[in-house]
Amino acid sequence: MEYNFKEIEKKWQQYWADNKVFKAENKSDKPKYYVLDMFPYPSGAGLHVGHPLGYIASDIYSRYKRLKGFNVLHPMGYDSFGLPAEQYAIQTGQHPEITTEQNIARYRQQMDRIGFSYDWSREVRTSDSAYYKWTQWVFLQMFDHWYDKSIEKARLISELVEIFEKEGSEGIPFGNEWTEGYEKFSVSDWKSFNEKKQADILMNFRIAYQGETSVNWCAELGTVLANDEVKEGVSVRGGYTVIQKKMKQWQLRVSAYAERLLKDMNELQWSDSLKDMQKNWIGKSQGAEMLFKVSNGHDNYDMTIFTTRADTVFGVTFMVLAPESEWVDKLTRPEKRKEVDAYLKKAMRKTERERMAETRKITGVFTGSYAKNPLTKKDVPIWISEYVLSGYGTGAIMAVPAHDSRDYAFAKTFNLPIIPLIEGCDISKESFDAKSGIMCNSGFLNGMTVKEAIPAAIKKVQEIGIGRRKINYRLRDAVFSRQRYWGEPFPIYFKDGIATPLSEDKLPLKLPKVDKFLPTAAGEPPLARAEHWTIDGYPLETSTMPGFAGSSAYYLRYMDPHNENALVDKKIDEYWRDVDLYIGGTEHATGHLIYSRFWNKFLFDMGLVCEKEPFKKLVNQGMIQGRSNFVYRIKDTNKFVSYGLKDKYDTTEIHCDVNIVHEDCLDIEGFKKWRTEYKDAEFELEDGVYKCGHAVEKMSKSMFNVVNPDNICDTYGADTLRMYEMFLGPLEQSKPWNTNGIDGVHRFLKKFWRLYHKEDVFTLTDKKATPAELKILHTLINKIQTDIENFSYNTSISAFMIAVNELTDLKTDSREVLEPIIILISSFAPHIAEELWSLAGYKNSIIYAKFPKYVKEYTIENTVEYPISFNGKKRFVMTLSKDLSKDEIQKIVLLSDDAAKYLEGKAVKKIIVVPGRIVNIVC
Ligand code: ANZ
Repeated sequence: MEYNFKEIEKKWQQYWADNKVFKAENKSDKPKYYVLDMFPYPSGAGLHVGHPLGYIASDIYSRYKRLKGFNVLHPMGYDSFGLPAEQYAIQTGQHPEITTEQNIARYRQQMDRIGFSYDWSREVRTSDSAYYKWTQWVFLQMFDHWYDKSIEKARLISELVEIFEKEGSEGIPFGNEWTEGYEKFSVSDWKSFNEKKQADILMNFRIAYQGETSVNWCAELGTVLANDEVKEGVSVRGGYTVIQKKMKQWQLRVSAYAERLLKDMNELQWSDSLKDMQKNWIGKSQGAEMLFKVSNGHDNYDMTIFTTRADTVFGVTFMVLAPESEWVDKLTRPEKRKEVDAYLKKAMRKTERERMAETRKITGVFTGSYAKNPLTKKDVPIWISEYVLSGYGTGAIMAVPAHDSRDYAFAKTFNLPIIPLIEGCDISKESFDAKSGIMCNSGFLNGMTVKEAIPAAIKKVQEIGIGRRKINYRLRDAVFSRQRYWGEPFPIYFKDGIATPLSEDKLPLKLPKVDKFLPTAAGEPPLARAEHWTIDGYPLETSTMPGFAGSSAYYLRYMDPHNENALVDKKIDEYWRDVDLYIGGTEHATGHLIYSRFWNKFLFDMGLVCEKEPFKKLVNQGMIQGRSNFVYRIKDTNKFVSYGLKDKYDTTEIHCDVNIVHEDCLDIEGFKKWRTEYKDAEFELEDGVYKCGHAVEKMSKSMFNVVNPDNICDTYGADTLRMYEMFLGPLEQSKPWNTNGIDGVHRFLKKFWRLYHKEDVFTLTDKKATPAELKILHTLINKIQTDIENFSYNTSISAFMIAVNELTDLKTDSREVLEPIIILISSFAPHIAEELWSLAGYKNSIIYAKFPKYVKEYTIENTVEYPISFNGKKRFVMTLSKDLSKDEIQKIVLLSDDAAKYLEGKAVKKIIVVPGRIVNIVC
């Protein structure tokens, strides 16, 4: 019987679906194991072979864990709110729901063909109102809580109201920094405030709050954009101008959790590089805040700056404000106003990330005002420059050009003085940024090392009351509203201008129908077009939630996806607890993976989830790059010359569809059909074929190097696709998709199939396994087990290949040897495994089998190959047990047929046995 993968794969996919074999139970005597993939956004283009890489890896692990006796939860769903469906809706008028539905159907079909072991009964879709009910519900909880820094925990807003009623603002627990600078009020003040005023105060504390923030605003698109939707001052989609604008937006107080997000990372089994990315993003920085007296000639103020180098205060030669800083207005002198305004206009066009990246171009403008150095009492000029960011520290800095490279570049550009503060440092070409050396030019700090000077300087400024120690985090609160249609509506309405939560029984608040998916003429978001977008006559919020809203707690919903009364039932959460293994791309390091951890911590504070971290172990799969192919057209002709001959002519290199190239040889007929302009093309061949050039590039439609997994499944089958993707190289590395090796993997599966067949008949015998067979089997068991545990799947595939070759050579047909190997391969190539398993006589799916037990003894050599010599001449070899005595060896050798042959009836004069080495017979 041939290896008919088409029939086999269809049959088993149907069997798995019909029998719901991958359905996970929320209760079991087995230990639990939760394997999660980052769910996809169902785009119109469908899956390409790069997408399933991580899914295959997690599927192998899930199947392996089932064989190891775990109750495995392995769910899948769709992150189905998002921009592309909405853009398509704007262009075509088709409701994004329809597009989304179609795309999901396509994704599902593609995934089913690859044989994933998902429990589809748990599927979630973020755009489904039964799902987003819970996204809205969590938002309401965040709205109803504040973060108490003194106990590092979220608490109910009603408890804060109680504090205000008893102690006024004095009662705010120490350490709640973001409320600093807010007005102080007594108990009687609080009581005298009207409802609006009280609501405004409470808004400053809520974990989900509405507040002013600087955003990327695109007027043409009528929306705020995320940083990655903006490039060089214009929107990625449409190329419209984007400016930095202060706007009132819903935000999540992620910053409150900065320290916990940092600290709890230690316990996670994540790669160091990913942890570093999060650490840098959170950006903890220990330093000091310091007051500088500033004046614009009329008014005098105290301006606070943040520095990590309080020791350098004697070297401050100017101050710099962020363009958005509130000080800009106060400190710009009338004669400088025009110049400053022109500068601001330019600077505001850039996103923060772009401003930070532009290290070479130095821009700035002088305000005309001065600050007094609190220690030297010298006046220094106050400038404005985009290298100072508004959202970090206080948005104002003291500049020390001798010891900070950005300040140095600025001072050189604008000719400002540079005072060295470290003995012997060379600042002729660049600043001396290292925190080492002996201080000079620094008053009371002179003679100290930098390490001593930093705390000494902070102590001093604290003593004289102009500063204090301060920890800063770079992590910002997340802007949570978008002026878009295709997202979760906020369960908030405005009662006389006061943001009021919808009561829980009104959830889900469903997306309303609108006539168009565009902003209104007045510039309001699309939801403002909906009729009756009100509650009790009060207007509902018109922005929607961003992409990361629905993906922040989806891992919890999978545990209990149909629960109508809770996000997740407490008992069920206590069973599944957290994700044991999460596989996905590093691009989510500072987005989704921060937000999810934050949501989880918030829900943990509320006592709704039992683990403080959601994803115990995380593996980042590498990217699959495209491998492009090229053809070479001789200039001004329709003639194409093969790669090896192209240098003879003046040619143009043209991308050609990789799907009509096989092992770098062009399918000429396919090429002619590919594009009408090539239908009459001529070809100059080499060795009878047209060879294409190749290069590794991003996998993208425009490079014609996108490979659809469906095509691979058609030609080779899903088992080949799965094994081949894993064979490409280490999981965590990026690597090009190169179909050249796929035939080899397919041939291996055919050979594997043949190992179980004799003259086309499935054959397993009850023969006892030989030591050699057992050695091959147990070496393989050990290898596969350790490889899977280490996600080293590519080496597993090589091990299978070696074992199958060896067993084929041995003509093995023993059930004892071959049956366990079906189980071993079933995680990788589940279809062929199921088929062989059923041919072997099993009625149940192979997922109920047990992973074979590794017995080390079988892999240890316990025989010796003895060369047997006669009168010093080697005649034959005998395999004998290592443990035999000299006498026993002598006896066995002399009694053997081979020995009789070489003795030819002669008498043995002497026999020399060197145990473990040789036998020599003298005759
Ligand atoms: C004086 C100084 C002297 C500084 C020196 C550094 C070296 P990290 O470690 O990233 O926290 N800074 C403060 N606020 C800023 C802002 N909003 N935008 C840009 N830069 C800002 O860096 C803190 C240092 O970055 C601070 O210490 C400040 O410059 C600058 F030899 O103050 B420093």
